[in-house]
Amino acid sequence: MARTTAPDAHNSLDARSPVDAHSPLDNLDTFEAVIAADGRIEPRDAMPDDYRRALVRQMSQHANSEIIGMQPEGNWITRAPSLARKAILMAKVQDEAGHGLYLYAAAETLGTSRAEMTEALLAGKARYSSIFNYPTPTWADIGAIGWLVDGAAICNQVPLCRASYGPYARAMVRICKEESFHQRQGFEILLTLSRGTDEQHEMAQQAVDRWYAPSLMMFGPPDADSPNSAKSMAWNIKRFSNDELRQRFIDMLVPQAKALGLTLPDPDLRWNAERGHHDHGDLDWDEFAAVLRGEGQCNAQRMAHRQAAFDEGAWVREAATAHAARAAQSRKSQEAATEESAA
Ligand code: BYC
Repeated sequence: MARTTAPDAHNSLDARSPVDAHSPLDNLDTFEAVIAADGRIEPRDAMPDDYRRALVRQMSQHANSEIIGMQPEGNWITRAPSLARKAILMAKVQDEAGHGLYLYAAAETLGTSRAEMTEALLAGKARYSSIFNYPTPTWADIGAIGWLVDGAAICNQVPLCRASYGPYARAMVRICKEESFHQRQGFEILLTLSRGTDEQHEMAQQAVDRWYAPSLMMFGPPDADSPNSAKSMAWNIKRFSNDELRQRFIDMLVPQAKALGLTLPDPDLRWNAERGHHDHGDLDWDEFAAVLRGEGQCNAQRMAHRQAAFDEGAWVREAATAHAARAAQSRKSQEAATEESAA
């Protein structure tokens, strides 16, 4: 193994990638040393099976969420209130598809194919975020998704840009930039409605009432009920606990809600000077558990739609595979011809 010392700070870690191409970590002791030094692990490195499994679980769920997450907003593309709003929403939904693709591609570097990950989702063996099982009955829900759902995603995902697995961390950098634009467009939709007619203001408030608690649940169960956190944090996949990120998000939302002229639906929400954070009410964790069991308002609809899209896309996958095989064959013939003429 060419590299015996672990990099000492994550800033230096991207410099590891070119080195890594020639000298992957070859044993688990060096893996531990790189993790201890807050270094990055790359695809060809030796890594514990549990670390690989934890990453495939989280990254595939994350990718599934991006793809399923296109549905609640896709529902409004044909009904957006202006051409400009329609164009922006289409671009946003396309961004989510792109995020899914980066994440499936990053997860594939761990040895699980995209087909396997999709199969697991469709068979109900892999999860996607609870948040996408709620309906979008009004245009204001699109604003609330942008402000709250993309806002929660940013809070959760910015620390993932420093996740120990290189391909995941690098995918997250671009995703976070796009999420940041998504959040602003959601905020702007809500601001326009909030400052509009009384009916529009009320529509914005009702959408915030619907999405606030589910967006807080996106961060996962309370720390005491989070079985995966300890290992994920020890391996520097997760940098903060579920409750820490939830608190950070609430603290961020309070001044933004004030600027919007909207109320966050939590009577227990108040500033606690001693803690330097907002206190907040309990969430309905029974509802969260029911959504995870597939009993949310839209679980069945989301999965049926995903299955139908997968089935309808079969001919595209077949055509792409046939095209790739033909391209590979023609490359081979060209190489053979070049070798022959050189001989
Ligand atoms: N929904 O031990 P825990 C987006 C599961 S998409 C469903 O705390 P962990 C967007 C969890 O998987 C952004 N399941 O888990 C797209 C575990 O079950 P398993 C989506 C959840 O992994 C389109 C069990 O509960 N973001 O932004 O340490 C349009 C115990 O949990 C949820 C990501 O995927 C949930 N909310 O922490 C707009 C971020 N929470 O797997 C926007 C990446 C927990 O043991 N993921 N569970 O059967 C993560 O950061 C972490 O996986 C979580 C959970 C914080 C979500």
